[in-house]
Amino acid sequence: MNKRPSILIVDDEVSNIEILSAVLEEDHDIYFATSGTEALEIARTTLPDLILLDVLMPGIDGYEVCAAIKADPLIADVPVIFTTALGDQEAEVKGLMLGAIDYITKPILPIVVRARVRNHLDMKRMRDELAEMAVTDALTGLGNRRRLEKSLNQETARLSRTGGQLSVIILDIDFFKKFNDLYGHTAGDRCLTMVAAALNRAVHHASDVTIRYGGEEFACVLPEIDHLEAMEIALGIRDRVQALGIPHSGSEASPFVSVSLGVATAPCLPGSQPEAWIKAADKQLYVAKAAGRNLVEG
Ligand code: GH3
Ligand code: MG
Ligand code: MG
Ligand code: MG
Repeated sequence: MNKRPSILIVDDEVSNIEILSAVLEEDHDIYFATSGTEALEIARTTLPDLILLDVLMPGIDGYEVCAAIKADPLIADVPVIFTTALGDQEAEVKGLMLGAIDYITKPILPIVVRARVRNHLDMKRMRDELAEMAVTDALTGLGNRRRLEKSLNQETARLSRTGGQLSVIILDIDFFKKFNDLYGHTAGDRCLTMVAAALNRAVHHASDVTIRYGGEEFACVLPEIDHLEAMEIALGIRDRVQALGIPHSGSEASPFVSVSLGVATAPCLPGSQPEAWIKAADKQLYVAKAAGRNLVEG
């Protein structure tokens, strides 16, 4: 959270990089590149918070680099500031029209560079925070429905290139209305948070996404997980929730809070509809509820 912002400085003249580094290195991690090609490579691997980009360079120039950055979803959000000796307005407009957020002319004035960089990094940080908030559930810290949609769209598109398997688990707390009635809404919220934590502990891959899908419904998106593995993970979630040992005297399924789970697995194919996994998992969840709850079906 408190990590130093990182800046990629791109200039074909090493002396220019040295000048800018000297101005910025005290408060920022600095990466540098001396050509457009190198700049794109480093930007994609380091994902810097800001790019200071020279215009005139042999090979692909700064304008082309900026256009390539803005066309690549991975790095399109990284703010670009042009730093150039080209002082005319046409050059400035061209840079801004390509998606750069600012334009600094050389020779640079250190205090001006520092001030502009600071403001743009502040805005970038706020934008990142808002973007993260927009896909996060406030109570549990899990992803929300928007993140579920995003992740399903991304994974089905990515896996359809290889026909890879995608599994989705949907789970719902059993007799939760009664839990609220018996123990109060605050205890209900605490229960939701504990179930969310248990869910996070039950999944293991960096690419797994855990979601609060609705009030007391959760989902997991498991890329490249086959049906057998997904069933095991679902059983693990069920066991972990039981092991929380949250008393629930109103449950007809268990003395403790329990969940019912539905599992859906299918290979991703061109044209696969992300909603198909949700529908199929939901159907199995319904079967688990009807069969007595505290159960996994898939
Ligand atoms: P079932 O076993 O069939 O799932 O029964 P249920 O009572 O869990 O299902 P139902 O859908 O009837 O009730 C869900 C309850 O979840 C209703 C609502 O009071 C509670 N709920 C939903 N969102 C929240 C929340 O954010 N906090 C709390 N405390 N309760 C919530
Ligand atoms: Mg140059
Ligand atoms: Mg429900
Ligand atoms: Mg329920």
